[in-house]
Amino acid sequence: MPRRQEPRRPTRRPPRAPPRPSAAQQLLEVAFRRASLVNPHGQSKPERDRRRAELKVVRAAATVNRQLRLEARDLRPPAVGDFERELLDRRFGSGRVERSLLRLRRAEERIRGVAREAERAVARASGAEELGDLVRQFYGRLASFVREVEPDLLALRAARGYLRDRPHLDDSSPRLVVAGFPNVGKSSLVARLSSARPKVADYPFTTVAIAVGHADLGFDRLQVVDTPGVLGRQGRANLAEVEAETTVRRAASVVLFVLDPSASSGYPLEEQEELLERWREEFPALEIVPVETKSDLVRRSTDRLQVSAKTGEGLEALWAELRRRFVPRAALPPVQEAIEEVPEPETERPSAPRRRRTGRSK
Ligand SMILES: Nc1nc2c(ncn2[C@@H]2O[C@H](COP(=O)(O)OP(=O)(O)O)[C@@H](O)[C@H]2O)c(=O)[nH]1
Ligand SMILES: [Mg+2]
Repeated sequence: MPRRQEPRRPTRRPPRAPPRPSAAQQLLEVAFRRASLVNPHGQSKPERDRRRAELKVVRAAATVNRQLRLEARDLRPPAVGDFERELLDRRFGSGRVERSLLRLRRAEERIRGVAREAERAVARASGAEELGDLVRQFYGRLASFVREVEPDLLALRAARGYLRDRPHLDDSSPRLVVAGFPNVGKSSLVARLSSARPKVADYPFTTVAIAVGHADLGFDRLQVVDTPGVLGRQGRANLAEVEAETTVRRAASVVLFVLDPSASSGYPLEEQEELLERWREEFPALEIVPVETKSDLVRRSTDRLQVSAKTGEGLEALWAELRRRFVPRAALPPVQEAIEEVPEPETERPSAPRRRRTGRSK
């Protein structure tokens, strides 16, 4: 049965509501309402009429521009760094958010231009009728500029909502990104390792967005990032998988790659190993620590770390390995200082000191 459209009521938008198609209309209504409240001073009626027209133009333009700037908030640096930018690119299309920000800025400039024009015309106008026409004409142009950027307003609101649902990762402390196939026990392990309490369930894609918890490394605070499962299907990844892979690539100091040899996840170990190998080939600079989990169900003879999030076995050894991976980084002096300390040799150019990379365990 077709639903009849409810009459529009001036409700307050809940913070995470999906964007509504009336974004431009709402914005204009606010601007026109504020403009209608101007209170001109003046000796005579003609003077007050002219002043009223001028104030309406100025206030309507200023209100719209202020709103347009608000729509862009939190979507420019430093709120959005390289990692967030890439998440947005992968989620909404490359450059989509940037282009919308640019169009909003352009609309703002054009609105300032036509407002100045309208003010000049108001100064020259004679009579209430002509003033009324000028204001109406200006409102019309204002409305068409705003309607033109409606798709951008919606795109930016969606982008803001998306970022609001994700934790902000701190660049100044290390990040352990926990990744792997769906259902292998990533969230259970994150809960064991950190303050995070992610949802754990016996079906794939319980985790649809990244989440962060914290752990104390003794010398630093470790951010432990839970990610959605990845199936490693090249070119056919869903949005959650894309988010996980972007986080692995762009945000990880170290990746904890969780493998489930027990088959209880529903994914064969060989497929999981293939993804691990592919990531190692594709991202050679990434430090990846593989860990087999659910060791309460299956114990294999392997050199790899084996843990159980259920019983807690193996967690001590895992922590020892993680500390080994993170301590050397923290103990290193900042790169710039280290460079300055290196005396310049006569022939060879000094190379920047490399951060210590520990060997990969198989
Ligand atoms: N027996 C056992 N089950 C586990 C272990 N870790 C996780 N599970 C179970 O495996 C399922 C998936 O766990 P979850 O942490 O949500 O996996 P994720 O999808 O990789 O985040 C849940 O039913 C968990 O209870 C473990 O160490 N031992
Ligand atoms: Mg999970």
